[in-house]
Amino acid sequence: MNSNVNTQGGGLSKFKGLAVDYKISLIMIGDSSVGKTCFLLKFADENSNISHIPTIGIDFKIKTIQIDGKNVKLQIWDTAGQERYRTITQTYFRDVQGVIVAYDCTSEESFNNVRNWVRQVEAHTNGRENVEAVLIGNKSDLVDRKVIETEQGQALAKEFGMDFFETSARTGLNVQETFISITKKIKDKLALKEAAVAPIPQSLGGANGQIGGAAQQQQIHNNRESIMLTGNGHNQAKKEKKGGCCGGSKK
Ligand SMILES: Nc1nc2c(ncn2[C@@H]2O[C@H](COP(=O)(O)OP(=O)(O)O)[C@@H](O)[C@H]2O)c(=O)[nH]1
Ligand SMILES: [Mg+2]
Repeated sequence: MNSNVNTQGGGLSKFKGLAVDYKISLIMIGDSSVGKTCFLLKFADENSNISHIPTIGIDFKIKTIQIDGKNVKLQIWDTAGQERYRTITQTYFRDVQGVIVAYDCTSEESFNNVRNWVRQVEAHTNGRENVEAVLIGNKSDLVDRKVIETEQGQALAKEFGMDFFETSARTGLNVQETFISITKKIKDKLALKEAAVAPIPQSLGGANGQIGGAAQQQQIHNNRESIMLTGNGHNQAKKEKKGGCCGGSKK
């Protein structure tokens, strides 16, 4: 799709040893069974394990991609079943910069519930002030069972100021595109923020960027580091094999 984007290589291995320019956290939400976990696995690495944090009941996947020559490390959270209660708590939105809201093209109920999910996102992220969001209509491969027209999805996404993709975790349609689109938006926003506090040039009185420059750059770096829950993430995470996803086993 975009020649400046590289998502090949599955996980971190391809980028091992390379500096991570940005760390970004995303979360997948939507009704149970719309295909969130399959979608995430299709993107991350179909055959790999997903990590599980039992204390807060959430799964996550890490994948590093390259956008515009920058290495972007994505941490993608996936609700571990609690979405069946149709409510998720503040915990899940901690440090999240992007939300992927999913419905199932073959389920009107899941589509009608998108509003509820978006409301929850807004409630937990200060009106989505600093959070990008994208709407996906998944299972688009089930053409004969499709009950939500493409235009309905588009209209709803527009109403909420979100991008929209019809996707299939089974065929892979628009899976990469969805992640790349939301990640690029967040990355560009972070880059703009950095530029806004760039070092003051010496010609304008800055001493090698020390006045208002280096200190702020360090602060940005620290903020970036704190974005990720790496400490309580990978180390405490329990590896859990998710079988049957998109492999034919139905829930
Ligand atoms: N045909 C089709 N089935 C899918 C797709 N995505 C998920 N599924 C199936 O839908 C069921 C629920 O998927 P899952 O990822 O567990 O949904 P979640 O509860 O939202 O995480 C599983 O049986 C998947 O195989 C898709 O894009 N197309
Ligand atoms: Mg799931």
